Amino acid sequence: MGLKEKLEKRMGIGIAEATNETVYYGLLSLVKELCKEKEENKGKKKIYYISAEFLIGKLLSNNLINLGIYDEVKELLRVNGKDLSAIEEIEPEPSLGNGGLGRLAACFIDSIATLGLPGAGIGLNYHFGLFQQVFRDNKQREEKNPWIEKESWLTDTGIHFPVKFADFTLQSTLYNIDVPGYDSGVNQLHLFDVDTLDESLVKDGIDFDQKNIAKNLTLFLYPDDSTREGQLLRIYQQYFMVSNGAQLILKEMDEKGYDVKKMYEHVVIQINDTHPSMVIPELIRLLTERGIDFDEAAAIVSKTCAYTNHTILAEALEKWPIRDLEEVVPHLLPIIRKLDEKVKKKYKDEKLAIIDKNDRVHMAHMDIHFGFSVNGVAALHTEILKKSELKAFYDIYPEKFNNKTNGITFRRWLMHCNPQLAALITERIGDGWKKDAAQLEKLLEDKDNDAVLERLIAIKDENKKVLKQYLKETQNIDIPVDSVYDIQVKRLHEYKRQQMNALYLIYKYKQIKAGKLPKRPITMIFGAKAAPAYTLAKDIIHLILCMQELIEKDNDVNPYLRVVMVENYNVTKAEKLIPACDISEQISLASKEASGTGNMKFMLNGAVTLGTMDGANVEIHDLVGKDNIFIFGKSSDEVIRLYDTAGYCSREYYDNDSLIEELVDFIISKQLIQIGDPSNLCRLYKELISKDWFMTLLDVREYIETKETMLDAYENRKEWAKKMFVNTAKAGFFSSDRTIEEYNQDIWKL
Ligand code: 26Q
Repeated sequence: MGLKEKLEKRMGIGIAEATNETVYYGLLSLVKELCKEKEENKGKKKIYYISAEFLIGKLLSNNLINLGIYDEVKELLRVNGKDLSAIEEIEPEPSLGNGGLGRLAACFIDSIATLGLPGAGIGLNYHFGLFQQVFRDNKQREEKNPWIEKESWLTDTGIHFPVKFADFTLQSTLYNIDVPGYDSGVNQLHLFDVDTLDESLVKDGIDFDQKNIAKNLTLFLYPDDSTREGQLLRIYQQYFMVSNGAQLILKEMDEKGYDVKKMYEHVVIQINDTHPSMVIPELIRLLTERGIDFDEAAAIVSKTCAYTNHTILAEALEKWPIRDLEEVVPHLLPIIRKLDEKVKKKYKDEKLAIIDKNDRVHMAHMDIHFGFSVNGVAALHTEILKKSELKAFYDIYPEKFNNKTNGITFRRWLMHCNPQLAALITERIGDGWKKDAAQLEKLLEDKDNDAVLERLIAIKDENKKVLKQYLKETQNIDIPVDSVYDIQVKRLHEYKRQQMNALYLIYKYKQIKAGKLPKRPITMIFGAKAAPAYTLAKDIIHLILCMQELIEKDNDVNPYLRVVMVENYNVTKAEKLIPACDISEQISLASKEASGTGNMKFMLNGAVTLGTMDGANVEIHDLVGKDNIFIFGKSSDEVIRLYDTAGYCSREYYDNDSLIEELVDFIISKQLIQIGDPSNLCRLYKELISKDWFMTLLDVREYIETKETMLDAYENRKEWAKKMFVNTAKAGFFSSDRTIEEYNQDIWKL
């Protein structure tokens, strides 16, 4: 039976007669069936990637591509009067992640499957995921984000495990999502859930009864943890995830007849940040229950677990109060205390302790002592971990530390989101790059080929038109296609410095008001969700939305400058924004962005980076060379020194630079106060001049100057096209296939 017959049989109707919805559900069921028919990736040793987040995005097109039937299906639909992109619209996007860390996990499971490695993801099946963002009165409001329908990518496995908490036991249910590799076998993403969940607990917004664990455990990703109850719920979630994961791993070992004492020969567990760290004591507990003595169990687990660090921000490194763990998982405490005693016996340095003198458990410390590998996610980040943040650990375990620069899957972030560019590349260098991204470098032979450069510009212009249309339809904003598209999309955080970009916006607005017009219109696009309890992040969103309204209403300015704050930025929106971007904003305070992965996606799609020497920007810079990237700002060493010496005082920059003063003052100007909420704007203003923990004012002047230089450079269309081209050609290094090959070679050894 051909695809057409298979699909029509499922739908019970011809493709031409079916609605888009019927076609979508028909394809969903067909693709699931095709995945079942594919071979599972098998081997002697298996990698389990445990993560609180898997930001997988929509799966239909991705799976069609990986199964090798995308073109066939698209054509089949087309001849029957159906448009695959319209059908994609029907699929809800699962929002099982926040940002970089979750999207990385999704790229990794794609690459693990593509490389044919036996592996699985382990996580939770959040019904409402991360909140959905809506804007009202120029402010972010949070709503639930349901994505699980009667028919979905989830398959109920019928597998259940008991998970013991202090006062009760919860029964889990395991759901699987197929992860077909590109031209390869299939792996599974395992998502655990509770049958007793009660979605009706959520009434308005995202509020719910945080106490009723059996009913609320998998409602949301990162429920508000500004309260103790919220923090306890996070512990419940984390333990539920790892206890299920550990039980599943042991079950699979038993089924294959493996000796648990040799677990490390058959299993490697990659701990994605500290959220799954309790897997270490949990596994030790389960092994001792099987009669293995404590020291041996600890040794086995240590040879099985590897830890990835994604941040140097102290506030993001999890430290759980003992009394909270005691309340939720008292049976883990004796184990954690014993591990801590082992450490304290050997090392007197307080910085190395698992339990500190304030009775808090440092999850990362447990990972480092009782795992065999610690990796950072970009070269600079790993160096900073070794030299400062985790220096005490590096001194005692130098052999454990290694770098694995992040990557992205080119299936989603080029083949799917930018098919025209993918086709041009294939036309020039053949399609070997799809399995071996390093081959993109072959493109450089065409660097001076005017005809190719012109086509590159034409593709970018086409993508810009599509985005313009999309923004018109979704947010009713008209942006000029002949403008420069300058885009900053990522989670909202002070260290990422969206506020600095907003100060540029104010700068440009005032310039235009003063009659200094840009050579061509500029469209500044932002997209960002702020954590619900992160007040200042919300104030920054408010500022940007107020600027959007101000400029929208000002006919002197809006022909030259537009602002769009994209509502509910997610994977699907990223796929539309990234191919249309000219200027990629990667402007974090140096030393603070562990890697960034958006920077790689933009580069691959021919955007030019405006960035600081931070995270993977450093590696992008080294690859493309200084002529093909725009770098500004203080170096990570300088920034680290400023923190160490408390040498930064934002007030001095405000007092001594009249431009900075003028821009910051505008936040509380009459114009903005009329549009916005004075309390939010004043709070942000005060923060910038009195604290500015992430040093916006330190770099803002050089940022503005560099952006102006960049806008000038854009006017030389041919030279700019070369920059675009070099960026795409040099992006091969950032394929997650390369990253996963390195993980496998150095850490997993499958
Ligand atoms: C911690 C404690 C309590 C509540 C929440 C958290 C928490 C939640 C999410 C801490 C961290 C995260 C997410 C971090 C993250 O996404 N980090 C990003 O990881 C990317 C992949 O490695 C990097 O590219 C980014 O630089 C890094 O910011």
